[in-house]
Amino acid sequence: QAVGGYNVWRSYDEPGGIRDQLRAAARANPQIAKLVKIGTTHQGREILALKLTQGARGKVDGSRPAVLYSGTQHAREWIATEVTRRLMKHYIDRWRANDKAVRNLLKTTELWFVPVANPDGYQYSFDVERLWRKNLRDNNGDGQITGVDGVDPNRNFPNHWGYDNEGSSSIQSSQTYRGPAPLSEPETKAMVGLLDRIGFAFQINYHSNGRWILYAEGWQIGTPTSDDPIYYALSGNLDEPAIEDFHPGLSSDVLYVTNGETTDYAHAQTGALAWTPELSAGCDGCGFVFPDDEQLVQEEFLRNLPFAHSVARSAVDPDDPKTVTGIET
Ligand code: 0X9
Ligand code: ZN
Repeated sequence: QAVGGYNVWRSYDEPGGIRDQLRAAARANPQIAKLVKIGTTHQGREILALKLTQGARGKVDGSRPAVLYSGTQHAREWIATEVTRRLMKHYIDRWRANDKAVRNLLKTTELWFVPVANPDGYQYSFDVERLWRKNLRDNNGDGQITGVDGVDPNRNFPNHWGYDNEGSSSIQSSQTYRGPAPLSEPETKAMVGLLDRIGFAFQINYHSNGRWILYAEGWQIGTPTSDDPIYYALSGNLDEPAIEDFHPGLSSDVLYVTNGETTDYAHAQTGALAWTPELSAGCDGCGFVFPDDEQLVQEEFLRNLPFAHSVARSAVDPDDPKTVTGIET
């Protein structure tokens, strides 16, 4: 019996849950998969990354052009974990089925997956509060988690942390509380450690919801970077977005300003081209509660596969974006 009795959704801790699935995927695929613990949360959970590349265990991490797919910095955005996990499974299954294109891709490229960037919050959203967003820092130190607790992991990165006090909050109970200091949180340290160590060509940091393809940087409006043309080439435009029915654009301009966010750090500090896709809600008015419906979840994954795959194919030569979004066979 799954926690919460869900059909699709699996928590982090339960038997057969996301942590077990990551371990099992690595164990069953020693030729291409390596599991890396990148950090430990406030409550002691492992933050896990899985690397896929040919000869994964013998090869130094980061020795090939690399792409990072991450999900669920925000606890309640379960569809982000499912899309990341299914993407990981897709490449493993295709490799096992001897798919030539995927075999070749994994000979030249490292694909990294962090399906749950905020395991404490994710687990809490199954066990206690479905709409929990932040991590589980005990802000007031009373030994309990209540509404005043938690830091927004996507506001705690050192890049422009707290800048102008616009787009994050210094108030502990706020949903966008930026934490007591830049990099104060284990989840942020884990991600920064990985980003710095590998030096990714690209990061796709899945969130929900709203059908956006947001790209860096997001700390101030009207400030496209010199990478804007390649972002544009890979993200598509309103008529032909790289993800069907999504709206591409500079994150600060088309959505809102934030500071201390992951993709700004990845771009400004490590040179990665970094996106925040805001996945679909799953139905009108579903918001953060994507329906527990296998068909809808699989559709959302398939909608996102072409963009994820074109980014993977472009990693060997990021200046030559594979703007054709169809899947190579
Ligand atoms: O606010 C966020 O962290 C993301 N949206 S969410 O609803 N999933 O919380 C969007 C961040 C994208 N970056 C900017 N708009 N600058
Ligand atoms: Zn989010």
